[in-house]
Formats: sequence, structure tokens, C-alpha cells
Amino acid sequence: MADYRELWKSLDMDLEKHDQLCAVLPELYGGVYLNQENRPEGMNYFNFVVSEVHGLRIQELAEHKQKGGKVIGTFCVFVPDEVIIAAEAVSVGLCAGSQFWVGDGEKVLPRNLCPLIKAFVGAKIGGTCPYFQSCDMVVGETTCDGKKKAWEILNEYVPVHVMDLPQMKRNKDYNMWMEEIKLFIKEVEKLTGNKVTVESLKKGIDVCNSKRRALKRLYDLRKVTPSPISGLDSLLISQIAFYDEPERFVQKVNELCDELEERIKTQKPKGKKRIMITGTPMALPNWKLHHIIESLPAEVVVEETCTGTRYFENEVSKEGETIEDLIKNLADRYLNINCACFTPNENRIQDILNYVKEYNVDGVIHSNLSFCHTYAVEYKKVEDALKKAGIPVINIETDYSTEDAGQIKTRVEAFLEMI
Ligand code: BJ8
Repeated sequence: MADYRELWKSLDMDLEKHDQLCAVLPELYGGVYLNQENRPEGMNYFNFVVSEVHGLRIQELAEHKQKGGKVIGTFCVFVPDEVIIAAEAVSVGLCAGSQFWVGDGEKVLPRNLCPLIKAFVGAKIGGTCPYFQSCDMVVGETTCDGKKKAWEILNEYVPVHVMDLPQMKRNKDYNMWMEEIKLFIKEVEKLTGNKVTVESLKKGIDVCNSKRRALKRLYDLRKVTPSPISGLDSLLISQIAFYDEPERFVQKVNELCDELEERIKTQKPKGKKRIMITGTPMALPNWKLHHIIESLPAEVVVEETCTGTRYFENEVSKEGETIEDLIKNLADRYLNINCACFTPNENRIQDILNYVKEYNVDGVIHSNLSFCHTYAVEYKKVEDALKKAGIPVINIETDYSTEDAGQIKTRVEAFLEMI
């Protein structure tokens, strides 16, 4: 990686602490990713993106800002990126998946809280995430209680706009969500000085839909037995989707898919168990569960998570001639995401059952970040439905530490034997 210290300094980062972070990532990445055998050539681009994770993309953001552009950080797949793109701002996903940030988060948050929340707050207050440091505004949302209250603390460090996400999906909730999108548009227009027009919003819709289509194409290829790409590599691509330049990302994913289509023609059976992961999101660099599963005779073939299908399923329609029409289209697509923060949330159960068939799944692992109550409570519904369908399922609750890795491996091993 080139020398980016001046750039990081200009972002007011804690360089010493950041050095410590930079020192652990290559080893972690090497151990988890580069040891995989027979990886597609197309993964070289994504290796490069990781090697430059705090470099080249940050440089691009800085150049955008030098030209007067704005950078907006998000934490949830309900925030419509289309609006951000329409206002010529850049969107970056800020969910954090490393234990490195948890300690700083615990300085201002209770310890018995979801690690994802502690990590993103810690990343900001420790000044060790250049994406966070590049943001002119971040967008929170009222999903779980932990996040909802964390915005108040985060707002002391960076301007936060909170979108009030309904918790049910009745007509009045759709109307409320449309109002929230309108408020969000106003806020983004105020920040950027750019008007969101029908034309620019349609362009934003195009960009986001093309990203969804590329990811869907990748996931469709995973339906083949054996999958032509590991779950680890697919997870990495989903994680990178949240911050890479969208058009380049789409091109690289499509190039990779071309290669995978060729692979499928010649590959031989591997006899691995096909596993679905469902549950809480896995933010970069949380590769723990995939790594454990794929170190055993199993492959992860689909993730029903926000770093999986919930991020890309369903496109936004471009039909309509007014901003109001397009806002309705956005609300329709986004309120179709089935997060456990909704009640009831039967459609998530249906999604899981559908994916079991579509991806030819042998067993399901419910992955729950510690202290995430919505997903933990919803597990009962998931378990009941899968048992009824005759599909083995286990629940694994874990955080970002590595202490329980051995214990999880033993449980997954036993689960695979039982399938
Ligand atoms: S749409 S899953 S990205 S809220 S932070 S809810 S893990 S306790 S991230 Fe999420 Fe949006 Fe839902 Fe998806 Fe639980 Fe942690 Fe809360 Fe979390």
C-alpha cells in the first residue's frame, strides 16, 4: 500500500492506534482468505480492494470532497442510497465488524450491547476508521433499541440524521416511511446543495439496481452444486459492496460471474454440505463463522442477512413521472426488507423456506450477534418453520472475539455429522 499518512492525518485520525489496526488486518486476511484453494481469478480485484481498504478508496473520497462533494455514512440497508447518489454525494456503509473497535465503544456504551454497535461507535470515537472520518453526515435509523439510543451519543462526534423506521407494515406505516424518505431528501439536499430531481433520482435508482442485479447474478451462480465460489469470497464481495465505487464494483462482479459460469462447466462434485446462514449482518471484517464452517466439509451457499440477500433482493421501479411516484417506488422496495425489527415478520420465515429450496440447502445456521434481541427472539419462529419442513437448524450466538471459535467449531462439526 502506498503511503497515506498525510491523508489520514488530514482526516484527524489517531495514527498510532490506526497503525495497530493496520498491523492485524493483513495477517487476518491472509489466514482466512489467501489460504483458500483454487480461488477464481476474479477475486484478485477484491483482494486488491482489501489491501487498499484504508488507502485508495479513501483517496477517492478525499478527491470527491475537494471538488465540493459530500460523503454520507449509513448503518442499515433501509437507508435509500438512491437519494444520496441523486444528490451527487457518495454513500459508505459504516457497520463495523472488528473486535478492535469494541474497547473504544465500551468507553461510552454498556458492555452488554450488540458488538456491531459498540464497534461502529468505537471506530468513530477512537478516530481509527478513515471512512467515518470522511463523512460529512451519518444516517441512523430507529431499528433496534441499541442503535436508536447510540445515535444520541454518536451525534456528539458527527452530525447524525435519524430516519424513523416503522416497526410494522400497515398502510399507515408505508405512508410514514414515504414521509421519512421526503425528510431525508430535504436533509441531503441541504447538506449537498444539490436538488434531487426526477432525472437524478432515476439515475440513482439505476446505479443501485445494477448493483443489486450483479449481486443477484453472483448469488444465482451459488445455487449450482458445488458452488463455484466459496461462501467466504461471496461474503467479502457483499461487504465491499457497501463502500466501493458502484460502477466499478458492478463491472468487477460481472467479470467474476463470467468466469464462474465457465467454471461450472468443468467442476467436479465435492461432497460438501450446503449451508445457509440466516440472522444478523456480518460487517467487514467479520468472517468468523464462514471461516469456521468452510474449514469443515461444508460450503456456505446463501446468507439471508443484510450482508446477503436482504441487501440486493427486489429492485426499485423507475416507473413514474414525479418525485412522489419515485418515493413511493422506493418505499415499496425498502419496506419489503424483512428485518427482525418488524412485527410480525412472517415474510422473513417465508424467505428462508424459499431459499432452502432455491439453493438446495442441507442445513441452516442461525447466526446471532450477542445481545441482538430481535433476532434472538425471532429464532423460535425460524426454528419451528424449518423443523416442520424437515431442515436441520442450529442457533449460534457469538460476538467478534475469537475466544469461542473452538467451541463453535465443535458445535458446527456435530451439526454437519447430524445432517
Ligand atoms: S435491516 S439487521 S442492517 S437493523 S445493530 S438489529 S445486529 S442489535 S444490524 Fe440491521 Fe438494518 Fe435490521 Fe439489517 Fe441486532 Fe445489532 Fe441492532 Fe443489528
